[in-house]
Amino acid sequence: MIASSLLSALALAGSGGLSGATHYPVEQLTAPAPLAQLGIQRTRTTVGPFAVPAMVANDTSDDNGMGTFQTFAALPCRDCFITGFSYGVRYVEANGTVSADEANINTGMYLHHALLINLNRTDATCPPPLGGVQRMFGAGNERTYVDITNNGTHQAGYYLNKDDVVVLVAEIMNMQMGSGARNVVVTATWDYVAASNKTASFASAIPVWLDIDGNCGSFTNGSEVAVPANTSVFSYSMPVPWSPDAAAASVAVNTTNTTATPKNYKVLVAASHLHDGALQLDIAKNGATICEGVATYGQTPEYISEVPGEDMPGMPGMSMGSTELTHISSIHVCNDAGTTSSNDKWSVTAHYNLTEHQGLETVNGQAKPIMGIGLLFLIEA
Ligand SMILES: *[C@@H]1O[C@H](CO)[C@@H](O)[C@H](O)[C@H]1NC(C)=O
Ligand SMILES: *[C@@H]1O[C@H](CO)[C@@H](O)[C@H](O)[C@H]1NC(C)=O
Ligand SMILES: *[C@@H]1O[C@H](CO)[C@@H](O)[C@H](O)[C@H]1NC(C)=O
Ligand SMILES: *[C@@H]1O[C@H](CO)[C@@H](O)[C@H](O)[C@H]1NC(C)=O
Ligand SMILES: *[C@@H]1O[C@H](CO)[C@@H](O)[C@H](O)[C@H]1NC(C)=O
Ligand SMILES: *[C@@H]1O[C@H](CO)[C@@H](O)[C@H](O)[C@H]1NC(C)=O
Ligand SMILES: *[C@@H]1O[C@H](CO)[C@@H](O)[C@H](O)[C@H]1NC(C)=O
Ligand SMILES: *[C@@H]1O[C@H](CO)[C@@H](O)[C@H](O)[C@H]1NC(C)=O
Ligand SMILES: *[C@@H]1O[C@H](CO)[C@@H](O)[C@H](O)[C@H]1NC(C)=O
Ligand SMILES: *[C@@H]1O[C@H](CO)[C@@H](O)[C@H](O)[C@H]1NC(C)=O
Ligand SMILES: [Cu+2]
Repeated sequence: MIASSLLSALALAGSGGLSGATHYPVEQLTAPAPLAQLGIQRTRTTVGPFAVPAMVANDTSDDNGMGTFQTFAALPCRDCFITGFSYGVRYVEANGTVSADEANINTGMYLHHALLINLNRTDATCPPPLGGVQRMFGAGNERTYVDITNNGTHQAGYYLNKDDVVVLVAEIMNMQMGSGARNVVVTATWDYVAASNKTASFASAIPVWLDIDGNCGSFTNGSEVAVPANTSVFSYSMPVPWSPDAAAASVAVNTTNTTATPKNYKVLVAASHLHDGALQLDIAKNGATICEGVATYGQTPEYISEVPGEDMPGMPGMSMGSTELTHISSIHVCNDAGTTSSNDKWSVTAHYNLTEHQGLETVNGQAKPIMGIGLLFLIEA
């Protein structure tokens, strides 16, 4: 909800007043061989520090412990194709150094989501004025890695212009109660190739945001949907399906061109974002599921938190012992998800079972709102 007002402010007023967080030195990493053969490099950028407030015992709101941060994104390159994205979160130690390990739910830090917004493009699914800026990439605590090239088998990426202004909006939640704010940084790992350095021509990929909260849900309601009362098993679909005929317009940097002709596209990637409690996101074309974004829980210790036990009856302070709670640690990404053209209708349906997997709750045990987002990258076929 906080993020939605930031997004609509960006859409309507631009980046004026945006503060620039520190951009730490860029780290050069090694791209896997199939990517390096295409001239693709891998770097990690780091921005922050961001002070994430502690949870407060008497705050029953959804946003208890939440810090929302917006800043100019640290970009890996200009006039280049970004072919892979992922996010991380790390702690800033008391001496100012950035932790070597990820900050994750086992130590009380939860990446609600991080979004990249390109102020110089138009969104494929949400029309202007709100969609006068483009949702370029997003992920949550699952920290999905999206590789538009599918391990070097496609020469395609998100084209970043010399002058594009890209904003990072991050919502990070501190799950620790009353311990004071904790400083973190947001890292991004990028695969990219300079337009001048590529060994062959790269196609420009269009991000397409499909959301159970509707085409403009990110801007109007933070993509959040309330859990239905007294129901632990439920599914939500996008209210109105989306057709790619509008997407042709978003290829151009100047998207006032509404006469663009319908085109055919390849769906290079279909990624998903869900909240704890979810089973999967179905991404469907004309009613047929094209990609099942199945959520997997607790694959590594970073994704398992300890929940303190209840007090023993009649013995306040004597706990029954803590239990382990697993959280979404990955969501299946579909590469090469077929083709699409102007008359197709795309939709997403999020399936939740809060009995099978506990969702996020407020301090008084109310279910927090959930999300169901599909992110496609298309190229013209
Ligand atoms: C071009 O690629 C090579 C290796 O792949 C790299 O060392 C060099 O810095 C790149 N140049 C630019 C302008 O990105
Ligand atoms: C929680 O309690 C503190 C201290 O009494 C008070 O200042 C604060 O406003 C309360 N916060 C909420 C969200 O009720
Ligand atoms: C900073 O603090 C961390 C955590 O205590 C420690 O691991 C690291 O070595 C320290 N770095 C420096 C440069 O002092
Ligand atoms: C990109 O958007 C920013 C902010 O709205 C604007 O100042 C800048 O002129 C734009 N650049 C181009 C090339 O349109
Ligand atoms: C990418 O391709 C290389 C070489 O074909 C292979 O060794 C590697 O396992 C592949 N990686 C993934 C993630 O599929
Ligand atoms: C926005 O999300 C909240 C849950 O956070 C929900 O209660 C509300 O109905 C939603 N509003 C709209 C307009 O979708
Ligand atoms: C949900 O359950 C509570 C308690 O059992 C009840 O008071 C409430 O009316 C129910 N709400 C709905 C929408 O059924
Ligand atoms: C975008 O196109 C419109 C209409 O053709 C034109 O007036 C405007 O100057 C263009 N803007 C940019 C930034 O190219
Ligand atoms: C608008 O798009 C169409 C089809 O892509 C193209 O033929 C036309 O030249 C574009 N018009 C402008 C003003 O860019
Ligand atoms: C929800 O999960 C519970 C626990 O795993 C299971 O018993 C139940 O059958 C599931 N409900 C549905 C409708 O799948
Ligand atoms: Cu989310």
